[in-house]
Amino acid sequence: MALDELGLDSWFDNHVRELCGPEQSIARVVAIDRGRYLVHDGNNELSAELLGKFFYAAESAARFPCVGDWVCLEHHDSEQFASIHTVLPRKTLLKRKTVGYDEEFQMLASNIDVAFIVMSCHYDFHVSKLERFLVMIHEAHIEPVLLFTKSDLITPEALQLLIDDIRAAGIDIKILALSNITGEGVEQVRRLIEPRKTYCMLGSSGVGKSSLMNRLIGSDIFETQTVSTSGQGRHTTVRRHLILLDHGGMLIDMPGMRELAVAEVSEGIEGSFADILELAATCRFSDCSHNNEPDCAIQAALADGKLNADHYRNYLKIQKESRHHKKQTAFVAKRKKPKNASRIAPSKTSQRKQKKNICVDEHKES
Ligand SMILES: Nc1nc2c(ncn2[C@@H]2O[C@H](COP(=O)(O)OP(=O)(O)OP(=O)(O)O)[C@@H](O)[C@H]2O)c(=O)[nH]1
Ligand SMILES: [Mg+2]
Ligand SMILES: [Zn+2]
Repeated sequence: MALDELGLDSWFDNHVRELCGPEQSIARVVAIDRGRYLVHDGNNELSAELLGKFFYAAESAARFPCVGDWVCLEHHDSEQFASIHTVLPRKTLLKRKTVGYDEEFQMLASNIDVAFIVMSCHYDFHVSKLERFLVMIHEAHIEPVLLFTKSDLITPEALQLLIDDIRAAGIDIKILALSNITGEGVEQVRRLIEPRKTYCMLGSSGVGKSSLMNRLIGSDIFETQTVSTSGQGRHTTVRRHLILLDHGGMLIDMPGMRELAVAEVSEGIEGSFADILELAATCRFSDCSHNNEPDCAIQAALADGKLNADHYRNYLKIQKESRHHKKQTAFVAKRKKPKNASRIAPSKTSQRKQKKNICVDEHKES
């Protein structure tokens, strides 16, 4: 199989020429397991480790490889083992704020073309939750598609009401409903998936991401929750895994996420709340706080129902979080190690700690 079937295109080719040596080969990271990287080189999956240099001067989590990355490999005597020498620049990077680590974010997956937001239409659906996913996806310049699972558990009328709510919030993304139990709608999802493109499954635990992966592959490769509960998840999937579909196209299964705290997002907000930003631009005062200034377009739109109150409330909340994250990041950056610290070799324990936090912190997506 040629590497272009895994998504390598001329954009990456240029970087390969620049960054990879003649003795090195190119591969894509398909999974990360306890600090070991499973990569696909177009023919085989092989195990690779990081060269020590990654642990020096690793100022940011983003320097480490994540699932979906293209890397240059150095081969050892055995064909089965290799070291990751370089991570190629990313076209897109899906990330979120790390719980408990204010200064850092967690990389979810890279070089994604389309993100499937998977939500159950039967349980716990909120437009505000969808909006959080959208902010994150827009920030990464990825195309979002909403997949409503468990359509077998509600009536078409009830499903339509949910879709009406979404449209009322000004969200015009593609929406598909499906059932992993009856198979209804799965074919439509399959038809969306184009060869050479990479898709990922984002959503809470228990919504049916792995079940859908299995449906699309046509076999039960991924572990799913054995008993269907009310829809609340128990985190069956613990790490991300990229797989190739028979007809081309790649899919990444991901662990469920309970809460989605946003990191600093600006373009994500612009993408998801464009209607609010447009309105705000027409307030009388350019620094209008939209509280009680005269001729406030936001207050006027809220009063006459043109602007959905929940949609606006969620915008304020996400904006506040983003600002908070920005402040905190600046604060932590100031406190950080002395200038030449990056040249000091980290101790074994701090290496382990870094590895733990950045590469394999797959279990707790909450
Ligand atoms: N009724 C119904 N049940 C479903 C559907 N899809 C999945 N389920 C059930 O929901 C439960 C959770 O499905 P999973 O595929 O494991 O969910 P997941 O999103 O991968 O969960 P995590 O790996 O924990 O993030 C399982 O018991 C499935 O059988 C569906 O379309 N309809
Ligand atoms: Mg799963
Ligand atoms: Zn205003």
